[in-house]
Amino acid sequence: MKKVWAFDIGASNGRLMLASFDGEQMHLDELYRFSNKPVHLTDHYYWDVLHIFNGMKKGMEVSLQKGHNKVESMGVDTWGVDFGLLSKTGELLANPYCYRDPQNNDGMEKALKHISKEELFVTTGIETAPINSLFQLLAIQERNPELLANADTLLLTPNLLGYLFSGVKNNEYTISSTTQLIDLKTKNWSNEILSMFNIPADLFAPVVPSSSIAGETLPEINKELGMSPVKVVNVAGHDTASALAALPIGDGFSVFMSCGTWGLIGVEVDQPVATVQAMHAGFTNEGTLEGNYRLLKNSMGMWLLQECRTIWEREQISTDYEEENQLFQQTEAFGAFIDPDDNRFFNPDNMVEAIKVYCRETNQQIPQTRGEIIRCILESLAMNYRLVIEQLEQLLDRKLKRIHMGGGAIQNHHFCQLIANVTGRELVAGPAEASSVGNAISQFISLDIIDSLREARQIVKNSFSIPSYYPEENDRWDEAYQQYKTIISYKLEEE
Ligand code: LRH
Repeated sequence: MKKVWAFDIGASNGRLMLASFDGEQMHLDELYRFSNKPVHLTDHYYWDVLHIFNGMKKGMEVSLQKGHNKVESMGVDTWGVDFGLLSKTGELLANPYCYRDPQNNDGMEKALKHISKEELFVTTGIETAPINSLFQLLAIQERNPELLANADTLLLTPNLLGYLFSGVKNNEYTISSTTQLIDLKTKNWSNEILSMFNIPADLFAPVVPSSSIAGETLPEINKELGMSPVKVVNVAGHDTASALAALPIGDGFSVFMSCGTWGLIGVEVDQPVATVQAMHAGFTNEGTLEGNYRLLKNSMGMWLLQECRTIWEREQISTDYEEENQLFQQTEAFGAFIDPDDNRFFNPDNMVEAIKVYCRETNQQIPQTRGEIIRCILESLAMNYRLVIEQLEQLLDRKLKRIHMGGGAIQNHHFCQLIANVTGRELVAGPAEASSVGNAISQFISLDIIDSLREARQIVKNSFSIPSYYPEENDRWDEAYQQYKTIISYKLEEE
């Protein structure tokens, strides 16, 4: 039995999973979970890296206490685009900014004075969005130039966390691809873009392939935790890339979805699709574990509901999941729809209010109860996913018959059924914790325990429960979808 530690750190919590492989089947055990939320301080949003580091070490301690001490390796996957800056002596210079920091909008504005969205898209394959590392760097250049002047090395979040354990500085390919600083052709840092914005090229630790070995745990860590050295693997560091690796996709007619805080929808392609149509429809080309491309759209996911829960908690209203499911079932369908990707939902002070205002402005019935808000969010998300799948079909000129979905949202069975109904497609849900499974696959490949991604996906099929949801009541949902498109017609016209 071979065991690895898969750290999947998300924008609401971090988890340590123990993945075991006996040569035929893989098992996943959650060993430890800790909260991880952006910290709001004055005008900024930051990540508390030391809190994450401590959470990871605590997880390792729990593993060792439980007797899981013969572990081959560890790997870290996280959300995209964010990074930490190190000094010459290798110390973290500041808490990394979170992609929801409003200063990034200014960074994007500054960039677009020098380069067009088209040129950026053709060079990098990446959608122009304020969260991108490129725009974050430009915002720092403007507001906090001392930070950049003192910075010796930039590490993206999964590699920053890996570095704290191994002392090795590198940036894995899939996470680097989210920055909008990687040249689509060379798959390396784009000198053209870096020099255009006076960003020193030697700031960036080298890009290394997924499933390569960075090094091993530092003697100080081994001593502190009382463990033998463990290899540190550059797993597919972007959580979406890891999730995709775990989905048992068997043909070119499937679309993948990773739904947690975000809802990422796309297909795996050998060649990037960096056309003007793809750009106008808001698609992006990020990297896969095998070094190919994920043509996908970054859409909203459970963030909308997570933020409503924050408000309800503040008002001392229950946020019990079971109760939410009941409310969802008891509430009538098609009350009101929102465009989940509308900018106003990116980081509002009060998500419940923001939803109500949207409905008022679009002349719809305003959702009042918790059940109505939950229905409005989940139905709108599903409607938006259908729209994205149809756009993908147009871009690829291919019918996409099936959805493979991973991410926390698959635990919500009503939501899975809703997506199957709205999209009129089979939805294959799982494995649960897809990012952790993909993270472990990347480690087993690097250790030569599993030969290829194809083999790994077969192992996933044989190891985990992966139920299918089939569409029901098609006509009713089709009609509602037309209604949804009328409400968001102002946006469709823009695209
Ligand atoms: C989802 C995700 C997504 C984006 C965002 C910043 O967790 O990785 O793909 O990159 O976070």
